[in-house]
Amino acid sequence: MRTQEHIPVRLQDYRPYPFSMSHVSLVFDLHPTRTIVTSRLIIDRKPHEWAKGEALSLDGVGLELLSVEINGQPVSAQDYQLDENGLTLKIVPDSFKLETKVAINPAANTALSGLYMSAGRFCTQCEAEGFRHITFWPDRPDVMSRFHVRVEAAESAFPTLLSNGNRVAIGRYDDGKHWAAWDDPHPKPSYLFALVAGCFDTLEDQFVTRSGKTVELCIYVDKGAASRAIYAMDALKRSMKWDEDVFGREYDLDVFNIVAVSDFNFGAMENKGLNIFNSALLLADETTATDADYEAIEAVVAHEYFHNWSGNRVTCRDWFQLSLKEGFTVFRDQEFSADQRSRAVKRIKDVKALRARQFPEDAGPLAHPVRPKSYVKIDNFYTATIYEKGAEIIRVLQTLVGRDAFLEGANFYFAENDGTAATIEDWLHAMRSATGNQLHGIERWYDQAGTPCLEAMSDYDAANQKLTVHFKQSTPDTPGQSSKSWVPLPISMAFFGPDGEPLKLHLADTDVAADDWLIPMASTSLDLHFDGVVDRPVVSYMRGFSAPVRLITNHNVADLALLASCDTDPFVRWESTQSIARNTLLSAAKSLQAGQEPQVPEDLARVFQGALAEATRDPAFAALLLRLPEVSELMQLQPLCDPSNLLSARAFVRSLLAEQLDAELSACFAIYDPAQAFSASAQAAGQRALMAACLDLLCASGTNRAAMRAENTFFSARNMTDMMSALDGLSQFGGPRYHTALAAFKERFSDNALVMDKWFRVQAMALCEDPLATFKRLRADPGFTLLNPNRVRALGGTFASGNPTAFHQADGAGYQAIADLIADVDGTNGALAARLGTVFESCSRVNEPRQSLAKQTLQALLDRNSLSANTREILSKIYNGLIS
Ligand code: B3K
Ligand code: ZN
Repeated sequence: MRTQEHIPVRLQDYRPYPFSMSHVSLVFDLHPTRTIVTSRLIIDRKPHEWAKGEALSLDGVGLELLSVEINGQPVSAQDYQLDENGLTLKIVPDSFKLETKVAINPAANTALSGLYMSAGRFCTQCEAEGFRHITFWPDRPDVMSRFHVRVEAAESAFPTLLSNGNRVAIGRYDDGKHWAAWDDPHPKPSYLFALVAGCFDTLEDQFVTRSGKTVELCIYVDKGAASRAIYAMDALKRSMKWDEDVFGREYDLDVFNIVAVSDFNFGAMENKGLNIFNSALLLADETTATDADYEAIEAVVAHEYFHNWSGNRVTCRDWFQLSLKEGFTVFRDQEFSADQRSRAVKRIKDVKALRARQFPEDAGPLAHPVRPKSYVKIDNFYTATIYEKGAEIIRVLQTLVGRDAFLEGANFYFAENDGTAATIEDWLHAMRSATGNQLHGIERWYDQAGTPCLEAMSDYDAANQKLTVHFKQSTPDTPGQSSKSWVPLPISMAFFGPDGEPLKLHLADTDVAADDWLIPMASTSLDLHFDGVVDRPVVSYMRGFSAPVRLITNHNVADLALLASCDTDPFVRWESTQSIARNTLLSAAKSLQAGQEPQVPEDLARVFQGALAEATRDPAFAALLLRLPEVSELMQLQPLCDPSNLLSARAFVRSLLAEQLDAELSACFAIYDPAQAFSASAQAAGQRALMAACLDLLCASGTNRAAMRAENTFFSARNMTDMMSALDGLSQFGGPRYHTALAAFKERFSDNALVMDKWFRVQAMALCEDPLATFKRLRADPGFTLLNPNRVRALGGTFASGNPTAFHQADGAGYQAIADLIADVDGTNGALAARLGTVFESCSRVNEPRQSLAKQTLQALLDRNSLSANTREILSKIYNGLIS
């Protein structure tokens, strides 16, 4: 295997840049295959001893250098050094003007980083290191400049010319070209630069800030798609208002523009004043988008908008601090969504996502701290750990200091660091200063990888009416890190009596008595003693999921059932239901493995019955209760598992539940009226989610009646959510009904790429027929393309993570199919291929011969000399984590 590795960048090597670049003027003469970029920089050496005599090093990759001038004088080739990473001028004055002219080819840029073409339009993506593909520049977040940008292009093909900030001038040339000049008054790093040119329809609106300034809002979309941006526009205005109301943050430019593009490596980008979005996260109407799409659009529009403060006004000193902006901004968007919708449902969904994506990352070969110590390709570190675990740390902090103090601390952070490139220390310093809470040990959350495990054991002494609760925390070893220390854990808890009523308990040897407790655990172990406890209480731990830990308790099934039905905390109710389901599924899997028919106790059916009985009170919550843990979640609980065994157990338990609860499920399903007028509200979405959960379980019965229900739902559906729920249901059966529905779907939506992504996804996840053969058929479908990231993810990503039994097929053919796809994608887009490569992470949890086969498959991929540095970094880490 090739062993040559790229040299990692290390946090400990950080050094400030020796020059400041106060102003930059950029001129883009746009042409799809030969764009000329002229950059004029005002440069000053920093007035520090360490900056003396330093060379000027500028990043630049794939640029054709046309000229370099200093103070108007051409610099000859012997006075600079040009290599594949950039341009170095060894001797430069202390203050000077530098002009460079380069040529680039946007049409050939399939990596979608820098300036590229999407559907005939120019667009950019510069985070993290895309700007170096545009011009020579110190492409690092701590170099901030004021940008003036002039964009020139043929007017007929590119009538709209956009960049960051405010538009300050426009004009026309005689040769059919026109131009626009944009000025961004806020100094920013290059990763926030953006440029768009093309032909669009627009949706326009306004927002008046709390200080009375009118901001012009505009969303640029494909011709004919403006009505599908209405929801996003509404979400934008709600976000602007929310950030004023909750965090006291006001918008700071005259315009806020958003552009939707169809070829984009991730969800969206927060460029100053000119957000660029993957159209999948912007365009929605009831006939083309599901409720999950609406929810994601609301969250991502808010997230990118919130970055205007947490990321743009205060940016990151270096990429090791990425969670400073991402973790904080995810926290902010989670809070926004919680306020717009149901807080309890939002929290459960966030925890589900954390467990599905971040926990496995933290427990596998790709585990890394929220602030990593080194990286090869920073693009590989836009991970669930940086984002979602980062957000959980912010939440831990908020819980420790209290909501009001936290908001004060955030305000102080913005005020102290406005206009600067900050660090996680700056954030913690602001929090400590503003709240007076020393937050002892909080840094460990940033520096230690791995999910902490919290053991909580309660011990009731009936004779002495005493309850002791023992807590013990530990964080497992992760690649390259061992011997970890405790982290500060806010433990939120309450107690319930045998009748399900909340209990007020008295902490022994104190005068404290309460029914709700928040214990800040700042040690490896902790014992709490309560006295005067008349009946054995059931302890409700980690209410609201008060810290991102794996919790182990000594609850028995009766305790869990009591919490599932009586806890006043919706998270713990859901969690207790899930625990019963997990135990049931794992024990069924064990029986099946031993060749026995599983004996399934009735607890789960009873809990589901309870959920169905009160489902109409909160349909969205009930829908969550009725979903069993996925195979991928069960895989995390069983070391070296056979995914097909887990799938069989899940299928067995589902069909049993479908049989036992047929009457209740059918009644609940029948309440839903598919003909009711559509509303995108959380409440209406909850009703649809409940119908979908019932249909899903009914389909597990495998009966003809259930198949007909799914079929009728499909053909009578008036919105995309119902249509997809029905298609999911039909996919459990396969056969003519399913294929007729798929054909009708394709016929109706073949001209809408975003909807066709759903067509690919539902088939890539389907368990019916031969999933691997389906995957191969879809790869050969004329609608499949390697050049569109959404399509690659819809097929490849969905198959490998959403169809675990097919991906982990015992003969290794699933691994091979995904490896072939990764190799092909890597040829055009290394960052996308690397992201796809992370699906192999789950191979560290499967049994033989799977793990060896996965290792062989990865070895063959790593043997390819042409593999990108992105993909090599991910795959070699996974390879090294697999059993030999
Ligand atoms: N900041 C961008 C992500 C950029 C990813 C670069 N590899 C979107 C976001 O998190 O808001
Ligand atoms: Zn972000």
